[in-house]
Amino acid sequence: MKGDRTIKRMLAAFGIVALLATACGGDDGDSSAASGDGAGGGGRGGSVTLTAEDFSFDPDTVTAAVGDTIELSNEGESPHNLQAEEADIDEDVDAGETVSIDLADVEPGTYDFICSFHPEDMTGTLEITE
Ligand SMILES: [Cu+2]
Repeated sequence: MKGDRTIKRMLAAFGIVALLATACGGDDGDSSAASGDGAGGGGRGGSVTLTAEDFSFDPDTVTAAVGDTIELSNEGESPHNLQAEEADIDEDVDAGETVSIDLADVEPGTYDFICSFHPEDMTGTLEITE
């Protein structure tokens, strides 16, 4: 009887190992879920105002959500720019102009940005929330 019980225990253990192996098999990191949410989602699309001056950003920390736009106004007399390489943003704005920067394709996260014309003086942080 004792030997019989050992065999049952071994069979049970083998079954668990087999289950684990099966569970791991199909877990291949399919990451297509994040792409392709197009227009018509609703509830998004706010705008945030950012001013470029000679020679600083106001405010220098900008918080916005994915799908929002940044309205970047240049109130200085020099051309400025907002460049956040990690977020794939690079937008020029001439003196007296305003440009809209679309955040629909930016991943949530925190990004440093600069004015590429005045990178020593004009820096800021962009916080993108979901
Ligand atoms: Cu500048």
